[in-house]
Amino acid sequence: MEETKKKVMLSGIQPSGDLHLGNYLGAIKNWGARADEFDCYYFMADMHTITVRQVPADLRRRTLTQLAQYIACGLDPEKNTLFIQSHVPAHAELGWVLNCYTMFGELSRMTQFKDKSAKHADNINGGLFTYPALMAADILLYQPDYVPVGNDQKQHVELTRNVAQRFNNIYGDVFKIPEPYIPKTGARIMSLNDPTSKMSKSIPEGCVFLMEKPEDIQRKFKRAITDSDTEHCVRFDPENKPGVSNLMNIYSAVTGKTMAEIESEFDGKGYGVFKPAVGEAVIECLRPIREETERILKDKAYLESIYKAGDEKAAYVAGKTLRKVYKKVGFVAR
Ligand code: ATP
Ligand code: LTN
Repeated sequence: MEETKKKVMLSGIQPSGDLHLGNYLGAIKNWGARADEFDCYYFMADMHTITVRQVPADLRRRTLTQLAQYIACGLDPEKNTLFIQSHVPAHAELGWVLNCYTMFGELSRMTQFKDKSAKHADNINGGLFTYPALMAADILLYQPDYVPVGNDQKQHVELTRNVAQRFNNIYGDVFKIPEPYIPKTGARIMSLNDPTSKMSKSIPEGCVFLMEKPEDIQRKFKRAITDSDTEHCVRFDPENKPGVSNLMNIYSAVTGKTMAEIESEFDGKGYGVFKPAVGEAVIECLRPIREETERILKDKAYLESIYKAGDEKAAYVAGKTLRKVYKKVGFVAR
């Protein structure tokens, strides 16, 4: 009983590629830290990934790898509910209902839809367009207070709030209105070879993956784009020095140092000292995550026991909300 009184946190990531430093600093790092204070639900958003064609065997492997990585990043399965989205049918069921309360115009304005439909012009399917209604269902089923995500997902959480509000205005207080929970440092990690676009698995040269070898990580940092200005000093100025500022943001997020501390640490030292130092700090931050992931992945039975327990708990909570919604909209009770 006591558990239901805690505030609730929920988030998910699509297992559409290997997890990277942006996913970790923008989202996952923020999740584990709050497990004692909040009732936490984190899932593999596998249903969302098929809005873009996937190789089935790869999707299966990445879904389990992602679960191992969640645990290796500090999400204790005893304290967090870790589950697979497609194992909880309530997501698809509420997703359909919410599709009918989400407007065409709203969906057309989603940046992620515009980006992905430009990238996959040969497969602009209905799922890609209505994806935010499924994401709203993912969230609202668990009545969370907070949804910890990187900055790029803020628009989807805002749409979720609007849909929930619209539904509540018609039927009474069915859904809690969630807040996005966005970290101060790390909310938007930019690509190492193009500081004007976000770090993303689709630009692998500018992206540091959690499972990457230390020497490859260091190579990427040494080649990171700094800036073309002439002062060559480590100073936080996102507008005029986006490359250096991005590296400072990363360094700050992995070491906990403030921008002022970083500026004085590298005062009088050039980028030739700064860049490898950031690389080294990232390598040390990721090393235990990589080693722990490799260890957990060897034990398939353990992973299965985790997601089965998580699926069951998630289905119980989600089922309660779904039943309420079905009743409100006028479906005959099963
Ligand atoms: P893609 O590489 O296709 O853009 P992605 O890596 O962004 O995908 P998502 O599943 O969309 O992966 O994101 C998972 C979580 O990581 C989300 O909460 C998102 O906000 C966060 N995130 C992703 N990229 C970054 C980034 N560069 N900086 C900060 N947070 C990020
Ligand atoms: N849309 C998110 C993944 C996602 C999600 C969610 C995040 C799907 N459902 C619910 C938070 C809550 C993405 O593409 N990063």
